[in-house]
Amino acid sequence: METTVIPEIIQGLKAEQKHISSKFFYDDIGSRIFQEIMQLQDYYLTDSEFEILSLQAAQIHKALQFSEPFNIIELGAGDGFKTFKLLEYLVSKEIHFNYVPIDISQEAITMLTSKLKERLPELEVKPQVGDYFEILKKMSAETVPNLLLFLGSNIGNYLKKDALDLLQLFYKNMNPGDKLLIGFDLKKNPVTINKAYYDDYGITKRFNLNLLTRMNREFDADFKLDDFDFYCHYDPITGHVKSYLVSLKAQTVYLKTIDETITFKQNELIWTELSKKYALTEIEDLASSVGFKTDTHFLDCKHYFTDSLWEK
Ligand code: AVI
Repeated sequence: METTVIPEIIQGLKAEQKHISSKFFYDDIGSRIFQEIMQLQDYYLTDSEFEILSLQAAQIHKALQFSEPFNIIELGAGDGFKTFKLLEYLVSKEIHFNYVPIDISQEAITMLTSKLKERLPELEVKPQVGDYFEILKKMSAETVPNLLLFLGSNIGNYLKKDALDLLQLFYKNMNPGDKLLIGFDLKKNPVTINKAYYDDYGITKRFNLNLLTRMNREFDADFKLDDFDFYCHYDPITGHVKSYLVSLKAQTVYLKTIDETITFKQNELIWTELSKKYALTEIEDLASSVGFKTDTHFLDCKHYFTDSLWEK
């Protein structure tokens, strides 16, 4: 971890309600575990969005009303699995565009680029590793229209205020007429949502415990993974899935390289993630509070998920 994030982590672990930001899930190992989650049958989010981008690529393209060439800039591209169908459609129609996948994981970007080269050799790919906004700033200085993709319900991992800040930053770095296609997981039967996060195979638990493995490795800490459990629950009123690590006993953990000691009471929680589920009206309110116009909600057939198209 970069030294700049150490105070944030220590502050979180020493807070009254301990917390670690879910952005720390995604080291190379965490990104790999997330790929496993996305293959789980009960993790419906991936299939729902895949269906939208597979079956409605033509409608999405039509709704853009862009002159060519244009850029498709994907923020947090990951393995690009879902986006592939949209890209494939556009390439098959000989539409002239550049695909700019951005991710913080070098490994994810390297894998995605080589896969695209093999499967869609005609596609113009300009991969970028690093900070979204530096790259967005550069892109908005170009004169071609930009479609930003922020898929996979990534926005659901932000608290309301942070989601607004992030969307405002997107807005600021877009030109009038640029568009944002943004994925939201929708409120639905709470049982369906619970199953997606409390998986039977313990993969989501492993995903959370990887935060401790990461601190053991990067801070020479002595977290014992067997002394922690995973808990999560969905509140259908707020739409919040909240995930936690649970200390199974009173214990002390030492983070050697930064010389910090953290004490845990038995059953004390570390809050690790928010995964917010939205109603369509909440999405429209969010768009307009930032200044975007909602163009279209592209829903899957079960109405579990939407990729919503917003315009600046
Ligand atoms: C990346 N993000 C949208 C996932 C989600 O559903 O909140 C991360 C995840 N956490 C547990 N399972 C998947």
